[in-house]
Formats: sequence, structure tokens, C-alpha cells
Amino acid sequence: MNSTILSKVEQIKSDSDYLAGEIASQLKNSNSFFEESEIQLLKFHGTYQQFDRDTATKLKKIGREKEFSFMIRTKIPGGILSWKQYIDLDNLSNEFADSSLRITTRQTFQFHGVLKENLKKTISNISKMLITTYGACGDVVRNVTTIAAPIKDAIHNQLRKDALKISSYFIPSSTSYGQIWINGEKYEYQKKEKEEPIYGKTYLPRKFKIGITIPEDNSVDALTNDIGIFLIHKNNRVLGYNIAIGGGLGMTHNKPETFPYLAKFVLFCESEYLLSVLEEIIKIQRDYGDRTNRKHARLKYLVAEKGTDWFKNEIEKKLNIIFNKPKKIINLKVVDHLGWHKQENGKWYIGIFIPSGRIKDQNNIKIKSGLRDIIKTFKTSVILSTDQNIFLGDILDKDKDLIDKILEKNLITKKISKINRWFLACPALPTCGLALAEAERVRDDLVNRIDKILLKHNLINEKISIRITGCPNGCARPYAGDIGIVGRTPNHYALFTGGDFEGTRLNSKILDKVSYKDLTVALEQIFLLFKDQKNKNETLGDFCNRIGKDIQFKKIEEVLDEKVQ
Ligand code: SRM
Ligand code: SF4
Repeated sequence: MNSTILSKVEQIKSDSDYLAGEIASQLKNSNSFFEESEIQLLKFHGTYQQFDRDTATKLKKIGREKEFSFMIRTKIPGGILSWKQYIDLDNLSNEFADSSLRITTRQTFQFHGVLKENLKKTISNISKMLITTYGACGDVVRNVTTIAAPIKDAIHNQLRKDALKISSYFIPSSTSYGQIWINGEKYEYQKKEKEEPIYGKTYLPRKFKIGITIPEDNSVDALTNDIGIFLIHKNNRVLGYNIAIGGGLGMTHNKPETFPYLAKFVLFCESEYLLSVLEEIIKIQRDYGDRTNRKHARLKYLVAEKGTDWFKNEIEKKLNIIFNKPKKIINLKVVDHLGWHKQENGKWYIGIFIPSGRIKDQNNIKIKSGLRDIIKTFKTSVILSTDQNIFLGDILDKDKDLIDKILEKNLITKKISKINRWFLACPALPTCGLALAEAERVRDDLVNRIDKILLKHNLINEKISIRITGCPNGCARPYAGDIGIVGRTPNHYALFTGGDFEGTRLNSKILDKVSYKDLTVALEQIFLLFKDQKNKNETLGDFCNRIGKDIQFKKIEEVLDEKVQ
């Protein structure tokens, strides 16, 4: 650690009386915003204060206040909802938000555009649906992710059970949430009530993420989590869990001491020890994580600096158990679950593609109305996925055609290009306060441009994962895809290539700053190199990783007028 002065957020947490702060009183005043300390505390309660970045500069010029509103993030472990919960959330988004529901890359829903006067009503209504927003953000364990496809075999059932169990185990204990949003306005921490037995008074040094999956399906990008869990099984029986630690993607441009990192395998444990192993890892991060510098506070820095053997020893010492080394995992895979699939007992599920996870009606494409119609009529189960799509399950054979007709009527796309299928984009502008460039709003245009290039060069059938974010924080996991496009300055992006489709290798930067216009010109050159020089069955990510940065850079430099970096 460079300094011993705690970061500002540490003081705010410490003074907050277990996350209460002055939220309750500030909720009642007539301001359209909260004060700085409360903004930080509100995150633990699942909400971010934002403002419309499209209008902010203009309003400032005429001396008017920014247009503040709130993003509310729910916590939906494994992305699993009942049909009724879905319909209630849909209603709520019409009543209090900007009428969109946004599926996040951690398989939950966000509401955008909620005004302060409606914040309490929205959160308390969500809780009436038996859904919480507590711990959806903040320095605690966030939404626990797992495979979304509602496959009902013993192993997938177990994954879902584990995700729920882990999520409830690590939910904060402080009663401030209930008292502020649900029962009453007055918050008084009562000593006799549960304190935070795991987190302590200042919670964790930073956000903490857990994902659980099986080696046969890494569609959840498990290694990008602080803890990535791989359930190991044989003959439909759970043998135990491989635990990987220290994944995380956020970094800052031009600050090499910040970096994306994939989780490293540390140990194998049997089922009975899963929760205690997770708890010990979290407590190690609680006690050793850097609380002086939030850009160095994630578990990944501790793992990179201390190594996995140190972690294994610490966990073993605390639990007084010697654990085996992780089981060998050969080749992770990513399964495509979109479209119709048999579920069980003659029932079906369908995975439906939602661009950027944005559920809304726009012109004659009526994603929101169409989904609502299907879910309400057929009372399907609903599951959100970490690639921002939605799954509807428990569908009878006789209803399949009717559902297809509703999808068609509302122009909800079933046939999409491969690039579109795997293309992720974070929200970025206008809601995200950290965005440096556009992401979600340029997604469809970029997909179209790339598709055209691939078609021209006969590469349209290549399976390539491309992910764009408006800044280097990595919310759509850009560094874990074949290609990452990362906002740099307005209208400019850094370009990363050479990751893999399975999420086991990070990509690396080949261009530091390229304009949006030249981005596709640069990508075309990489596709041409790939076409001419790839080995049989080689994927784009593997190819770029093999040839390295210099060859790609040189090829791009030849065709771009503007000097690239
Ligand atoms: Fe994220 C901050 C959106 C998944 C890394 N993320 C933000 C904020 C809250 C901006 C802010 O702090 O003011 C964004 C809100 C924008 C908006 O208008 O909605 C935001 N993150 C998102 C979502 C909605 C992106 C999406 O396309 O769905 C995802 C919500 C997930 C959820 O339901 O919990 C989202 N964020 C991620 C992921 C991917 C993942 O978890 O699988 C990452 C990379 C993995 C990781 O954590 O390292 C990610 N978000 C960040 C970071 C960088 C953290 C770091 O260690 O440096 C920030 C900034 C921060 O924490 O300081 C951030
Ligand atoms: Fe905002 Fe950056 Fe995350 Fe995109 S990657 S949502 S721009 S913080």
C-alpha cells in the first residue's frame, strides 16, 4: 500500500451506522438529488444517482440544474423470475422509470430514469414482489450468476440452488434497508439486532462478484468474477467445486498498475465446504484488501501480489482443513442456448435475443409488448442471462407455434447474424456517469457495418465475440471476448484483439485511440489478415493472439489516413 490514509468511501461507510447515513431524511427533502455521502451509501441499497448527460452541458450553459434521475438495480440470483414477478416489474417500469427494462451482464434488471420522488415507491414495490435491490451494488457480494438456460437435469438444478444459497448467505444483515425502504422512514440501528457478522462495519474494500458454472458451459464468463466456481460432476453426481479467485476487468487508460485479470484456480472443495471456503476468501479480502486506493482495492490485486498458494494456506489455516488442488479442467466451452430447446416432461424453453438487453418498444419493433404478451398468456418461467438475453421456460408443445407468431408479429428477431448474436454493449451514454464514448447507442450500427465487411470477405459464418463499452471499466466484459472495443474519448476507442470465445484468455490492446469511423476500417484489415493467413479451424481470437500486435498494427496503419496510436 502506498498510503495509510483510507479512501473517502471507507470513512463514509464507517460513519454510516451500517449503511443508513442520512438517506431517510434526504429522501424527504425537495432536492432532486442526494448529498455525496448518501450517493455512495445508496449504491448498497441498489441505486445510483445519475443525470442525463445529453442535456447536462446545455442546461449548465443556461444556469439550470442537471436532470437527475436514479438507476435502480435489482438482485436476481441466477436471473430467475416467476412470470408474475416479470409482469410486475414491467408494470413498474411503465409507472416510475423510462419504461424500459434493461437486462444486465450479471443477469438482473435495471430501471433507468426514476425520479427521486419515486425512488422509495419503486424500491418498496420491488420488495413486495419478493425481489430485493439490497447489495445489487456497493462493496458487498453482488448478484450471483449462473447458466441461464432452464435445463432441468440434476447438475443444472444444483447450479441454480447454489447461486441462490450463495446469494442469500452473503446478503448484508443490517436492517437499514428494510427500515428505509420498506417499513418506515426512521432508521435507528439497534445494537441487539444482527451486526454484519461477515462484512463488519466497513463492509468490503470494493465490489465483489461470484459466478458459478460447469466446465462444459462457461456462458457466464466465470473467470471474470472475484470468485469463479466450477461445479465438477460425474454421472450426474456433484463431486465438488473448483474455486478460482481474483477475476475482475476494470482498468484505467494509461495506468498500467490497473489491469483486467482472469481468476486463477486455487483449490477444489467438496460440497459441504463450499460456503465456508467462499466466506474465508471474502474475509481475507475484507481484512487484506486495499482500503486506501479504490483503484487497487479489488481482490485481483491481492491475488496478483500474494499468489494463489498464499490464499490456499490462509483458507486452510482458518478452516483447519487441507484442500486438494483444483481438478484438471480441459477446454472450457460456451454453449449457445438461444432458440427452442426441449426442457423436460415434454415441455420446452426458448432463448430470445435482446440487443443490449434493452426491453422496450421502439417504432414497430415491440420487444416489450411481445414478451409481456407471451409471458402473461402462457405463464412461462423467466430467466435473464449474462449475455443480456431472456429465456422463457415451462412451455407446452402446443403453445410453441403461438409463441412464434407473437414473436413474429412484434418483430422480435429470431434470425440474427453471428456477430449480432454474440455482440455485447454496456449502457454508456446518456445514463452512465463514467462513459467516455457511446456503446449501446452505436451497437446496432456497428453490428451492421461489421456484418457488411464480413459478408464482403466471405467470413459471415465465423463465430466471433465482440464487446463494446463506453469506458475501460469493462461492464460488457470487453477484455474477455475475441475483440474488445473500449471508449477512450468522445467518439474514439481503444481496440483489443486476441481473446478467446470461451473466456479463458484476455485480449490485448492493438490500437490505443481510433475514431468510430476508422474502427471498422481497422477491423476490416484484421479480418483480411485472418482470411489470408489463418490456420485450418483457427478462430479469430486465436489467430490474432498468434500473430501478435505488430503485424495487425502495421496492416491497419497502411490504410488509415489519420495517424493511429
Ligand atoms: Fe459495471 C460501474 C453498468 C457489469 C465493472 N457499471 C458501473 C456503473 C454503475 C457506473 C457508475 O459507477 O457510475 C454503470 C451504470 C451504467 C448505467 O447507466 O446503467 C455500470 N455494469 C453495468 C451493467 C449494467 C452493464 C451492462 O451492460 O449490463 C452491468 C450490471 C451488472 C449487474 O447487474 O450487477 C455491469 N461492471 C459489470 C461487469 C461485468 C460483470 O460483472 O460480469 C464489470 C467487469 C467485471 C468487474 O467487476 O471487474 C463491471 N462497473 C465496472 C467497474 C470497474 C470495476 C473495477 O474493478 O475497476 C465500474 C466502476 C467502478 O466500480 O468504479 C462499474
Ligand atoms: Fe459505464 Fe464504463 Fe460501465 Fe459502460 S463500461 S456502463 S461506460 S462504467
